[in-house]
Amino acid sequence: MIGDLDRACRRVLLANWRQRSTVPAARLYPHQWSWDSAFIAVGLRHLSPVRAQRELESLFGAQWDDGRVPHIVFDVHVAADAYFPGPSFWRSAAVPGAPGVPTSGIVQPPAHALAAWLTYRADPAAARARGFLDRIYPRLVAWHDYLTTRRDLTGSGLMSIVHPWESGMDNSPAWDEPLARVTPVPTTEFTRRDLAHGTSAERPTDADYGRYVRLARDYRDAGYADARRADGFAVEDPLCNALLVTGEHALASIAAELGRDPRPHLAAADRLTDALVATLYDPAAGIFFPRDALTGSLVRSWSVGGLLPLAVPGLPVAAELVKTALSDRFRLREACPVPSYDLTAADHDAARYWRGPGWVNTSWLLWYGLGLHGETSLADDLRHRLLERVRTAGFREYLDPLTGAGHGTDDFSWTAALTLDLIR
Ligand code: 9WN
Repeated sequence: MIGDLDRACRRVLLANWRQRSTVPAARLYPHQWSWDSAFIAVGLRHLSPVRAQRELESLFGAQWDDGRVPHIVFDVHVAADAYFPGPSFWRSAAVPGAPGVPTSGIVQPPAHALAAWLTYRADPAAARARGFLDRIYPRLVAWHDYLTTRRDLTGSGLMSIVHPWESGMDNSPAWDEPLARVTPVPTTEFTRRDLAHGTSAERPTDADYGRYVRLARDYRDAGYADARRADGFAVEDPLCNALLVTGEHALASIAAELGRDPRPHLAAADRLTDALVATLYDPAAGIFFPRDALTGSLVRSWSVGGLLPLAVPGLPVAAELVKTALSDRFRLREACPVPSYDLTAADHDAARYWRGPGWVNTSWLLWYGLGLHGETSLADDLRHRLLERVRTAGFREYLDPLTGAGHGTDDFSWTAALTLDLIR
């Protein structure tokens, strides 16, 4: 049975491969996405370590001169109106320092250094022969530098996201409050393409999209300059910052492998961990909350992102996070994949995108963190239940965490990639 699942994962990854990288899903997302590529590489390394390296190299080939890695790298062979917002919206070609290939101008969570390190470890000899680490390391360093300098909008040492799409968890209830001050553009000003491939009850609303478009347009019109804007959105997100720390640990391992000094990365990881715990952890709640960078207040919304600092090596509050994951809000022992949002909240919606359903990538990160902190039995149990869920539902984008019913698109690449990794 595991053999069948393994073959099915490979089939999805092969079908979604496009010469240099993998699309998240053939119809709904027909370009390359940033954090998708990181998760895809983690699975692809079991199928073809070289292809996994190329997945990351193609993404970093579209890195901007300022170090940012765009959240979408557009495939110029795909119809211009296949996805909204496309290249004509982002207009990256007009920005000095943007690459030759069209991209968006916002970012996504920095899962890439971890992915690069895991990819390297899958076949060090092949990676060495291609000079993979030599080429990717300076690019990863520039990426982290961008996030820790230009995106430190409050001086706390943490990075801010400036658009909900940057969180990767687009319509999470955690963004409702900071988004409320953004005036949406009228729906007559844009045409959604996602609804041609997805059910509207499972996707963000038009009101959400009106705000997404407003924020992206304002950022673009400001030349993608990073600054706090009173009418904008700026949030210190626990997931992004946790991935930065995990990434610094991975960069330390990569540096050591290249014969360089790992200590600056370990020092950066320590600094970031301290800032993460001091700024975003709520000891009474036992979870990390996002912080609105414009008001300085925590957004007390219980999202899976608040548990994911568990993926940080040596996190001092790991035991408290495990306790919260086991509580009624997330029901780690039964709910699977791990719900994206508090099961006990009145506005939990088990079918709508990031407002309740479970996703395989966040569950994989929690599984990774449980293993890191010695919770091997909880990690094994989660792993088995995830494999069972995917075997039953197929490679859906997200699932009802209590019934296991599949939602969103099918043949979703990171579901297949991370399942392949969990089988190993
Ligand atoms: C906007 C590609 C991406 C994921 C995100 C997920 C969704 C895009 C969208 O799809 O976002 O970037 O159009 O809804 O929320 O996590 O990277 O799979």
